[in-house]
Amino acid sequence: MKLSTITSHLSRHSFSLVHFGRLRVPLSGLLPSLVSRLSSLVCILSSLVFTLSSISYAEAPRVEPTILDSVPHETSHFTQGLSFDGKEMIETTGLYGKSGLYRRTLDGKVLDSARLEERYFGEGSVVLGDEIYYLTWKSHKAFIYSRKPFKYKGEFRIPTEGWGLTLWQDQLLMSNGTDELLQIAPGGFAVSGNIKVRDGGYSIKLLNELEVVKNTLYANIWQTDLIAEIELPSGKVLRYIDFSKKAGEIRDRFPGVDVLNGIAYDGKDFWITGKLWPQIYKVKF
Ligand SMILES: [Ca+2]
Repeated sequence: MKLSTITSHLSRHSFSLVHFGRLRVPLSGLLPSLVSRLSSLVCILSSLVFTLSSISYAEAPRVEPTILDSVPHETSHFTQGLSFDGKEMIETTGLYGKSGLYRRTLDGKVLDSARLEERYFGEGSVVLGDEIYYLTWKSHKAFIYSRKPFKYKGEFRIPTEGWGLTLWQDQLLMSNGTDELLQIAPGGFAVSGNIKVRDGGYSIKLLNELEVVKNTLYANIWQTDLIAEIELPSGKVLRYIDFSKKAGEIRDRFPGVDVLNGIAYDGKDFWITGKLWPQIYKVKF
C-alpha cells in the first residue's frame, strides 16, 4: 500500500479526530492499546510525509501571505470546494453522510443548500454557466446541479478519484491526488489531456483544492500548509504560498480542525480556509 493511500485512508475518513503530529486519526471505538500502537505508526508516517514534503518543495521560493480580514466559517463544514459566484460563495463539503453543496454570503448566511446521499463523499466543485459540477471522492461520479436554485440535473462518470475542480479557459481542470491535473471537456466529462505539475525535477503530488486566476493555477497540497502557484499550461510551480504560521495558530487554538483546504478568488483578493476551520481568511500574496 502506498504511503499516500495509507495517510489518505486515515485522514479522509476521520469523524472524531485526535492529533498525532501533522496527521489526525479517528479516536472513537478504539482500545487504548490500539490507539498507542496506531499513534506510533502515524508518527512514523507523519515524519515520512514531512520528509518527503521537504524534499519535494526544495526549488521554488516560498512567500508568506498577508492576512487582511476574516469571516466566520461553519465548523461542521469539511471543506472540499470553495469559489465565488458573484459576491456569494459556493462551498462543497465532504465526509460520508455529511457532504453538501452550499451557497453562502461572506458573513455566513446560507442561501441555498443540497445534500448528497450518505454513500457519497463529496469533493471539489466548479460553477460553469448555469450549472455546478460537484465531484465525489471514490465513486467515479460527478453530480450536476442547476446554479440557481440548486436542483439535481444529472451526473457524469469520472475516470479517477475526484479531489479538486476548477475552470481554465474552456476546459475543466481536475485534481485527483496525483501530480497530474486532468483536462476535461465540459459536457461529456471526456479527458482531453493532462498537465503534470513539476518543481524543477520534482513531481508535486497530492494537489487538492484549486483556483484559477487567468493563466495561473493555485492548488493547496494535501497534508501541508502550502499552496502551489502553478503556471498554465506548463505545470511549472512558480512559488509556494506558505500558510503554516496562521495554520499552526489555528491548530493550537482549535484542536478539532483538519487540514487547509479551500481557495477562492473574488476578483481582487484570495479567501483561504480549511476543513472544519472556524474562519475564512482574506489574504494577499
Ligand atoms: Ca477553489
